[in-house]
Amino acid sequence: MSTEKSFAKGSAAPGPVPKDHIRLYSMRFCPFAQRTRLVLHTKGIKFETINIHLKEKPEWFFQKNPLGLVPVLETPAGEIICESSITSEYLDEAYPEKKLLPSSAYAKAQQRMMLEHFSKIIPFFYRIPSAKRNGEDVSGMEAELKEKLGKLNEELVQKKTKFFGGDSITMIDYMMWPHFERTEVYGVQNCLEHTPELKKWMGRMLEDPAVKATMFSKEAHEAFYKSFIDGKPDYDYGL
Ligand SMILES: N[C@@H](CCC(=O)N[C@@H](CS)C(=O)NCC(=O)O)C(=O)O
Repeated sequence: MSTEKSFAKGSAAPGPVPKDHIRLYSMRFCPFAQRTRLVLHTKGIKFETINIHLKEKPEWFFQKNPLGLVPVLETPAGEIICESSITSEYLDEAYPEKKLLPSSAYAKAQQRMMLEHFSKIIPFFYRIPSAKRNGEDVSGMEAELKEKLGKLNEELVQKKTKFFGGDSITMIDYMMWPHFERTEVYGVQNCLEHTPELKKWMGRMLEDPAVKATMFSKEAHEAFYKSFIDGKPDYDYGL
């Protein structure tokens, strides 16, 4: 696809997926779709992107995912895979070069447990700014987030490794990164003040080519986030 502009209600459905490619239905600023994009980039998989206007979704998109969520993958055989962690694991298995998940059953289970724990942190990134906008007291939520991030920091301290799965980047790092890329935009960076190892991890992640290829500048994130909060998300911001 030659355009990154989002497909909205009324747009024609894209044709079949090209033979040697995989297709990603995405939204440029979605942190969950970024997980899949990170895996696609780091593994050097040939893919095309169809961005979806999530406020006015094309009718045909519900045939791909009845829940109407991105990311979604579609193969040339018409196979559909939804949910960011499932799409990422699928890619790791279907394209076994440069494996991101460890091979041992226990190490794999550890990564899945970490991801499960991390999924309990994600809601704080949305609830805190939303409560702030409503003029509510967020000190309790911030204290909880600090405690949870402190545990992640402790995990790195205990492991003495550069990344969460060892001294090189593995799947769990890519699953967590997109929300950390946005901590400033969410206005929760104060919750990272007591997490020096986590901050060093963030610094290392910023050096990764796949992170560099998929990330947006703080300005772009802020502009999109503002449009999102104003109820008119600018999915094509910067195009
Ligand atoms: N659990 C899903 C969450 C994906 C998700 O929330 N995507 C958002 C965009 S960031 C979405 O598609 N929203 C559309 C909607 O809620 O209608 C995953 O991990 O893939």
